[in-house]
Amino acid sequence: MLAHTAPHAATQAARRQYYARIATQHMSPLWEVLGALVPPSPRPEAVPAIWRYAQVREQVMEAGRLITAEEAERRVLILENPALHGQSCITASLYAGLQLILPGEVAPAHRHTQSALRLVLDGEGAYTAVDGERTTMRRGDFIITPSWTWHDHGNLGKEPVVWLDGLDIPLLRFLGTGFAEKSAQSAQPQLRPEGDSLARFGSNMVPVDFHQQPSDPTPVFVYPYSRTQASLRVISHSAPDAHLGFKLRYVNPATGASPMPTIGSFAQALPEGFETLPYRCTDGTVYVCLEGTGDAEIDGATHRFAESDVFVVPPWHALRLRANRRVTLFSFSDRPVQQALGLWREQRA
Ligand code: 1HN
Repeated sequence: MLAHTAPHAATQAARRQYYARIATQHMSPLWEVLGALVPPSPRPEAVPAIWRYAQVREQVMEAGRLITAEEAERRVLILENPALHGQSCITASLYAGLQLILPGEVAPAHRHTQSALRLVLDGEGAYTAVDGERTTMRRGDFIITPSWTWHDHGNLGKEPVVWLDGLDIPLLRFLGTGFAEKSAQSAQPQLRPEGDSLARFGSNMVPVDFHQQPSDPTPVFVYPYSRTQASLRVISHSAPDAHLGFKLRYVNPATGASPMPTIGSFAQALPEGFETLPYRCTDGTVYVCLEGTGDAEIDGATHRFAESDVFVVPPWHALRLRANRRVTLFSFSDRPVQQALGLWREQRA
Protein backbone atom coordinates (compact mmCIF):
# COMPACT_ATOMS: atom_id res chain seq x y z
CA MET A 1 0.00 0.00 0.00
CA LEU A 2 1.15 3.53 -0.75
CA ALA A 3 1.89 5.66 2.26
CA HIS A 4 -0.39 8.67 2.46
CA THR A 5 1.34 11.98 2.70
CA ALA A 6 -0.47 14.90 4.30
CA PRO A 7 -2.01 17.12 1.59
CA HIS A 8 -0.74 20.65 1.15
CA ALA A 9 -2.45 23.41 3.12
CA ALA A 10 -4.02 24.80 -0.08
CA THR A 11 -5.49 21.41 -0.95
CA GLN A 12 -6.87 21.02 2.59
CA ALA A 13 -8.50 24.45 2.43
CA ALA A 14 -10.01 23.67 -0.99
CA ARG A 15 -11.46 20.42 0.35
CA ARG A 16 -12.93 22.10 3.43
CA GLN A 17 -14.63 24.70 1.22
CA TYR A 18 -15.94 21.94 -1.02
CA TYR A 19 -17.32 20.00 1.99
CA ALA A 20 -19.09 23.16 3.19
CA ARG A 21 -20.61 23.72 -0.29
CA ILE A 22 -21.91 20.16 -0.72
CA ALA A 23 -23.27 20.21 2.85
CA THR A 24 -25.80 22.85 1.76
CA GLN A 25 -27.14 20.17 -0.63
CA HIS A 26 -27.14 17.54 2.17
CA MET A 27 -24.16 15.59 0.90
CA SER A 28 -20.87 14.67 2.55
CA PRO A 29 -17.66 12.90 1.49
CA LEU A 30 -17.55 9.20 2.31
CA TRP A 31 -13.75 9.17 2.31
CA GLU A 32 -13.65 11.23 5.50
CA VAL A 33 -15.74 8.69 7.46
CA LEU A 34 -15.20 5.36 5.69
CA GLY A 35 -12.85 3.92 8.33
CA ALA A 36 -15.31 4.70 11.13
CA LEU A 37 -18.30 3.33 9.17
CA VAL A 38 -16.71 -0.05 8.49
CA PRO A 39 -14.12 -0.54 11.25
CA PRO A 40 -11.82 -3.58 11.30
CA SER A 41 -13.61 -4.82 14.43
CA PRO A 42 -16.81 -3.77 16.26
CA ARG A 43 -16.63 -0.36 17.92
CA PRO A 44 -19.72 -0.16 20.10
CA GLU A 45 -20.62 3.19 21.60
CA ALA A 46 -21.90 1.51 24.77
CA VAL A 47 -19.43 1.14 27.64
CA PRO A 48 -19.27 -1.42 30.47
CA ALA A 49 -21.31 -0.36 33.52
CA ILE A 50 -22.69 -1.81 36.76
CA TRP A 51 -25.69 -0.86 38.89
CA ARG A 52 -25.24 -2.21 42.44
CA TYR A 53 -28.66 -2.97 43.88
CA ALA A 54 -27.63 -2.07 47.44
CA GLN A 55 -26.77 1.42 46.14
CA VAL A 56 -29.74 2.04 43.82
CA ARG A 57 -32.53 0.41 45.87
CA GLU A 58 -33.13 3.56 47.90
CA GLN A 59 -33.62 5.65 44.71
CA VAL A 60 -36.11 3.09 43.41
CA MET A 61 -38.04 3.26 46.71
CA GLU A 62 -38.01 7.06 46.62
CA ALA A 63 -39.79 6.98 43.25
CA GLY A 64 -42.55 5.17 45.15
CA ARG A 65 -43.01 8.24 47.36
CA LEU A 66 -43.02 10.68 44.41
CA ILE A 67 -45.42 9.09 41.91
CA THR A 68 -48.00 6.29 41.86
CA ALA A 69 -47.78 3.33 39.47
CA GLU A 70 -51.13 4.39 37.97
CA GLU A 71 -49.95 7.96 37.32
CA ALA A 72 -46.61 6.83 35.91
CA GLU A 73 -48.30 4.03 33.88
CA ARG A 74 -45.02 2.19 34.61
CA ARG A 75 -42.90 3.38 37.57
CA VAL A 76 -39.44 2.56 36.27
CA LEU A 77 -35.92 3.90 36.66
CA ILE A 78 -34.20 3.42 33.31
CA LEU A 79 -30.68 1.97 33.46
CA GLU A 80 -28.89 4.25 31.03
CA ASN A 81 -25.61 3.25 29.51
CA PRO A 82 -23.22 6.07 30.59
CA ALA A 83 -22.12 6.53 26.96
CA LEU A 84 -25.73 6.67 25.65
CA HIS A 85 -27.12 9.31 27.99
CA GLY A 86 -30.69 10.40 27.22
CA GLN A 87 -31.30 7.57 24.74
CA SER A 88 -33.02 5.12 27.14
CA CYS A 89 -30.58 2.38 26.16
CA ILE A 90 -28.39 -0.02 28.12
CA THR A 91 -26.87 -1.23 24.82
CA ALA A 92 -27.43 0.13 21.32
CA SER A 93 -30.32 -2.32 20.78
CA LEU A 94 -31.71 -2.95 24.28
CA TYR A 95 -33.45 -1.12 27.10
CA ALA A 96 -33.34 -2.07 30.79
CA GLY A 97 -35.04 -0.57 33.84
CA LEU A 98 -35.94 -1.27 37.46
CA GLN A 99 -39.70 -1.29 38.03
CA LEU A 100 -41.37 -0.79 41.42
CA ILE A 101 -44.93 -1.69 42.37
CA LEU A 102 -46.20 -1.02 45.88
CA PRO A 103 -48.84 -3.02 47.81
CA GLY A 104 -52.32 -2.38 46.40
CA GLU A 105 -51.09 -0.74 43.21
CA VAL A 106 -51.83 -1.70 39.62
CA ALA A 107 -49.88 -0.91 36.46
CA PRO A 108 -52.66 -0.66 33.87
CA ALA A 109 -53.15 -2.99 30.90
CA HIS A 110 -51.57 -2.08 27.59
CA ARG A 111 -49.80 -3.74 24.69
CA HIS A 112 -47.06 -2.74 22.31
CA THR A 113 -44.98 -4.12 19.48
CA GLN A 114 -41.90 -4.04 21.72
CA SER A 115 -41.14 -7.38 23.41
CA ALA A 116 -40.48 -7.31 27.15
CA LEU A 117 -38.97 -9.54 29.80
CA ARG A 118 -39.15 -9.29 33.60
CA LEU A 119 -36.60 -10.73 35.99
CA VAL A 120 -37.95 -10.56 39.54
CA LEU A 121 -35.47 -9.18 42.08
CA ASP A 122 -37.04 -8.03 45.34
CA GLY A 123 -40.22 -8.55 47.36
CA GLU A 124 -43.19 -10.91 47.12
CA GLY A 125 -46.86 -10.70 46.28
CA ALA A 126 -46.94 -9.10 42.84
CA TYR A 127 -48.37 -10.66 39.74
CA THR A 128 -48.13 -9.95 36.06
CA ALA A 129 -50.93 -10.87 33.67
CA VAL A 130 -50.24 -11.75 30.03
CA ASP A 131 -53.14 -12.23 27.60
CA GLY A 132 -55.60 -13.16 30.35
CA GLU A 133 -53.42 -15.32 32.61
CA ARG A 134 -51.83 -14.15 35.84
CA THR A 135 -48.47 -15.29 37.17
CA THR A 136 -47.27 -14.70 40.72
CA MET A 137 -43.80 -13.14 40.55
CA ARG A 138 -41.10 -14.78 42.66
CA ARG A 139 -37.43 -13.84 42.91
CA GLY A 140 -35.47 -15.04 39.86
CA ASP A 141 -38.56 -15.84 37.80
CA PHE A 142 -38.14 -14.95 34.14
CA ILE A 143 -41.44 -13.74 32.69
CA ILE A 144 -42.06 -12.51 29.17
CA THR A 145 -44.60 -10.37 27.39
CA PRO A 146 -44.20 -11.11 23.68
CA SER A 147 -44.91 -8.45 21.09
CA TRP A 148 -48.53 -7.18 21.06
CA THR A 149 -49.69 -9.24 24.07
CA TRP A 150 -51.86 -7.44 26.65
CA HIS A 151 -50.14 -7.09 30.01
CA ASP A 152 -50.76 -5.47 33.39
CA HIS A 153 -49.18 -5.84 36.81
CA GLY A 154 -50.51 -5.69 40.35
CA ASN A 155 -49.28 -6.10 43.91
CA LEU A 156 -51.62 -8.08 46.20
CA GLY A 157 -48.96 -8.48 48.90
CA LYS A 158 -47.58 -6.40 51.76
CA GLU A 159 -44.12 -5.52 50.38
CA PRO A 160 -42.76 -3.33 47.60
CA VAL A 161 -41.84 -5.51 44.62
CA VAL A 162 -39.00 -4.67 42.22
CA TRP A 163 -38.06 -6.37 39.00
CA LEU A 164 -35.75 -5.74 36.06
CA ASP A 165 -37.46 -4.98 32.74
CA GLY A 166 -35.66 -5.74 29.48
CA LEU A 167 -37.13 -4.55 26.19
CA ASP A 168 -36.09 -4.24 22.55
CA ILE A 169 -37.13 -0.55 22.47
CA PRO A 170 -33.97 0.84 20.78
CA LEU A 171 -34.07 -1.85 18.12
CA LEU A 172 -37.72 -1.15 17.25
CA ARG A 173 -37.10 2.59 17.37
CA PHE A 174 -34.31 2.09 14.82
CA LEU A 175 -36.66 0.07 12.61
CA GLY A 176 -39.52 2.55 13.04
CA THR A 177 -41.90 -0.20 14.15
CA GLY A 178 -43.01 0.94 17.64
CA PHE A 179 -46.79 0.98 18.24
CA ALA A 180 -48.70 0.82 21.55
CA GLU A 181 -52.33 0.63 22.65
CA LYS A 182 -53.92 1.26 26.06
CA SER A 183 -56.73 -0.97 27.28
CA ALA A 184 -60.06 0.48 28.40
CA GLN A 185 -59.85 -1.75 31.52
CA SER A 186 -56.92 -1.23 33.89
CA ALA A 187 -56.76 -4.96 34.74
CA GLN A 188 -57.42 -7.67 32.17
CA PRO A 189 -60.18 -10.20 32.80
CA GLN A 190 -58.72 -13.55 33.91
CA LEU A 191 -59.39 -16.00 31.08
CA ARG A 192 -57.38 -18.96 32.42
CA PRO A 193 -56.29 -20.08 35.91
CA GLU A 194 -52.72 -19.37 37.01
CA GLY A 195 -50.31 -22.06 35.78
CA ASP A 196 -52.43 -23.04 32.78
CA SER A 197 -49.92 -22.25 30.03
CA LEU A 198 -47.01 -23.82 31.92
CA ALA A 199 -49.05 -27.02 32.42
CA ARG A 200 -50.13 -27.17 28.78
CA PHE A 201 -46.87 -26.19 27.10
CA GLY A 202 -44.08 -26.21 29.68
CA SER A 203 -43.83 -29.89 30.68
CA ASN A 204 -42.16 -31.35 27.55
CA MET A 205 -45.62 -31.74 26.03
CA VAL A 206 -48.02 -29.65 23.97
CA PRO A 207 -51.75 -30.10 23.29
CA VAL A 208 -52.17 -32.85 20.70
CA ASP A 209 -53.52 -30.57 17.98
CA PHE A 210 -51.19 -27.63 18.66
CA HIS A 211 -49.26 -26.21 15.72
CA GLN A 212 -47.18 -23.09 15.88
CA GLN A 213 -46.29 -20.66 13.10
CA PRO A 214 -42.67 -19.46 13.29
CA SER A 215 -43.89 -15.91 13.97
CA ASP A 216 -46.26 -16.93 16.82
CA PRO A 217 -45.13 -15.96 20.33
CA THR A 218 -44.12 -18.68 22.78
CA PRO A 219 -47.15 -20.22 24.50
CA VAL A 220 -45.20 -20.29 27.79
CA PHE A 221 -44.54 -16.92 29.35
CA VAL A 222 -43.10 -17.81 32.76
CA TYR A 223 -39.87 -19.70 33.44
CA PRO A 224 -39.93 -20.26 37.20
CA TYR A 225 -36.55 -19.81 38.87
CA SER A 226 -37.10 -22.94 40.97
CA ARG A 227 -36.92 -25.00 37.76
CA THR A 228 -33.84 -23.13 36.49
CA GLN A 229 -32.09 -23.62 39.83
CA ALA A 230 -32.89 -27.34 39.82
CA SER A 231 -31.44 -27.72 36.29
CA LEU A 232 -28.29 -25.75 37.10
CA ARG A 233 -27.75 -27.78 40.30
CA VAL A 234 -27.96 -31.11 38.48
CA ILE A 235 -25.70 -30.18 35.56
CA SER A 236 -23.17 -28.63 37.96
CA HIS A 237 -22.06 -32.18 38.80
CA SER A 238 -20.37 -32.42 35.38
CA ALA A 239 -17.34 -30.44 34.14
CA PRO A 240 -17.90 -26.71 33.53
CA ASP A 241 -17.20 -25.11 30.16
CA ALA A 242 -13.90 -23.23 30.52
CA HIS A 243 -15.37 -20.01 29.06
CA LEU A 244 -18.98 -20.11 30.25
CA GLY A 245 -19.25 -22.35 33.31
CA PHE A 246 -22.67 -24.03 33.15
CA LYS A 247 -24.78 -21.97 30.78
CA LEU A 248 -28.28 -22.68 29.49
CA ARG A 249 -30.41 -20.87 26.94
CA TYR A 250 -34.12 -20.26 27.57
CA VAL A 251 -36.33 -21.53 24.72
CA ASN A 252 -39.85 -21.52 23.42
CA PRO A 253 -40.65 -25.13 24.41
CA ALA A 254 -42.75 -25.67 21.29
CA THR A 255 -39.96 -24.77 18.84
CA GLY A 256 -36.58 -24.69 20.59
CA ALA A 257 -36.13 -21.10 19.36
CA SER A 258 -35.60 -18.09 21.61
CA PRO A 259 -38.74 -17.29 23.67
CA MET A 260 -38.95 -13.96 21.83
CA PRO A 261 -37.51 -13.29 18.36
CA THR A 262 -35.57 -10.18 19.34
CA ILE A 263 -34.24 -11.00 22.83
CA GLY A 264 -32.25 -14.08 23.82
CA SER A 265 -32.01 -15.05 27.48
CA PHE A 266 -29.68 -17.26 29.45
CA ALA A 267 -29.08 -18.74 32.90
CA GLN A 268 -25.60 -19.62 34.10
CA ALA A 269 -23.94 -21.11 37.16
CA LEU A 270 -20.29 -20.84 38.23
CA PRO A 271 -19.00 -23.07 41.04
CA GLU A 272 -17.35 -21.36 44.00
CA GLY A 273 -13.79 -20.36 43.11
CA PHE A 274 -14.30 -20.93 39.37
CA GLU A 275 -12.81 -18.43 36.93
CA THR A 276 -13.75 -18.38 33.25
CA LEU A 277 -11.29 -17.88 30.42
CA PRO A 278 -11.77 -14.63 28.42
CA TYR A 279 -14.72 -14.80 26.02
CA ARG A 280 -16.22 -12.27 23.68
CA CYS A 281 -19.23 -12.22 21.39
CA THR A 282 -20.94 -9.66 19.19
CA ASP A 283 -24.14 -9.45 21.26
CA GLY A 284 -23.89 -6.80 23.98
CA THR A 285 -25.27 -8.52 27.08
CA VAL A 286 -27.03 -7.47 30.27
CA TYR A 287 -26.23 -9.67 33.29
CA VAL A 288 -28.13 -9.95 36.57
CA CYS A 289 -26.58 -11.69 39.58
CA LEU A 290 -29.22 -13.86 41.26
CA GLU A 291 -26.98 -15.70 43.71
CA GLY A 292 -23.47 -15.35 45.09
CA THR A 293 -20.73 -12.79 44.66
CA GLY A 294 -18.02 -12.44 42.07
CA ASP A 295 -15.95 -10.29 39.77
CA ALA A 296 -16.66 -9.44 36.16
CA GLU A 297 -13.48 -8.46 34.34
CA ILE A 298 -14.60 -6.59 31.20
CA ASP A 299 -11.77 -5.70 28.78
CA GLY A 300 -9.38 -5.75 31.75
CA ALA A 301 -11.36 -3.62 34.23
CA THR A 302 -12.78 -5.49 37.24
CA HIS A 303 -16.29 -4.91 38.57
CA ARG A 304 -17.26 -6.66 41.82
CA PHE A 305 -20.87 -7.84 41.82
CA ALA A 306 -23.29 -9.19 44.41
CA GLU A 307 -26.93 -10.32 44.49
CA SER A 308 -29.36 -8.29 42.34
CA ASP A 309 -26.59 -6.23 40.75
CA VAL A 310 -26.98 -5.55 37.02
CA PHE A 311 -24.01 -5.13 34.70
CA VAL A 312 -23.64 -4.66 30.97
CA VAL A 313 -20.94 -6.09 28.70
CA PRO A 314 -20.87 -4.24 25.34
CA PRO A 315 -20.38 -6.11 22.05
CA TRP A 316 -16.97 -7.67 21.46
CA HIS A 317 -15.69 -6.83 24.97
CA ALA A 318 -13.77 -9.71 26.54
CA LEU A 319 -15.47 -11.03 29.67
CA ARG A 320 -13.91 -13.05 32.47
CA LEU A 321 -16.10 -14.10 35.39
CA ARG A 322 -14.81 -15.13 38.80
CA ALA A 323 -17.11 -16.67 41.42
CA ASN A 324 -16.08 -15.80 44.96
CA ARG A 325 -19.15 -17.68 46.22
CA ARG A 326 -21.16 -19.97 43.89
CA VAL A 327 -22.79 -17.64 41.37
CA THR A 328 -25.92 -17.84 39.28
CA LEU A 329 -26.45 -15.24 36.58
CA PHE A 330 -29.35 -14.38 34.33
CA SER A 331 -28.51 -12.57 31.10
CA PHE A 332 -30.17 -11.26 27.95
CA SER A 333 -29.08 -9.87 24.60
CA ASP A 334 -30.11 -9.40 20.96
CA ARG A 335 -28.38 -12.66 19.94
CA PRO A 336 -31.42 -14.16 18.12
CA VAL A 337 -31.52 -11.10 15.84
CA GLN A 338 -27.83 -11.35 15.04
CA GLN A 339 -28.12 -15.10 14.43
CA ALA A 340 -31.15 -14.71 12.15
CA LEU A 341 -29.12 -12.24 10.08
CA GLY A 342 -26.01 -14.44 10.00
CA LEU A 343 -23.97 -11.84 11.91
CA TRP A 344 -23.31 -13.39 15.32
CA ARG A 345 -19.71 -14.20 16.21
CA GLU A 346 -17.95 -15.40 19.34
CA GLN A 347 -14.29 -15.81 20.26
CA ARG A 348 -12.80 -17.97 23.00
CA ALA A 349 -9.32 -17.15 24.25
C1 1HN B 1 -43.61 -1.40 29.60
O1 1HN B 1 -44.76 -1.68 29.01
C2 1HN B 1 -43.30 -1.98 30.83
O2 1HN B 1 -45.24 -3.32 30.87
C3 1HN B 1 -42.09 -1.70 31.44
O3 1HN B 1 -44.08 -3.19 32.66
C4 1HN B 1 -41.19 -0.85 30.86
C5 1HN B 1 -40.61 0.65 29.08
C6 1HN B 1 -40.92 1.26 27.91
C7 1HN B 1 -42.11 0.99 27.26
C8 1HN B 1 -43.00 0.11 27.79
C9 1HN B 1 -44.27 -2.89 31.49
C10 1HN B 1 -41.49 -0.24 29.64
C11 1HN B 1 -42.70 -0.52 29.01
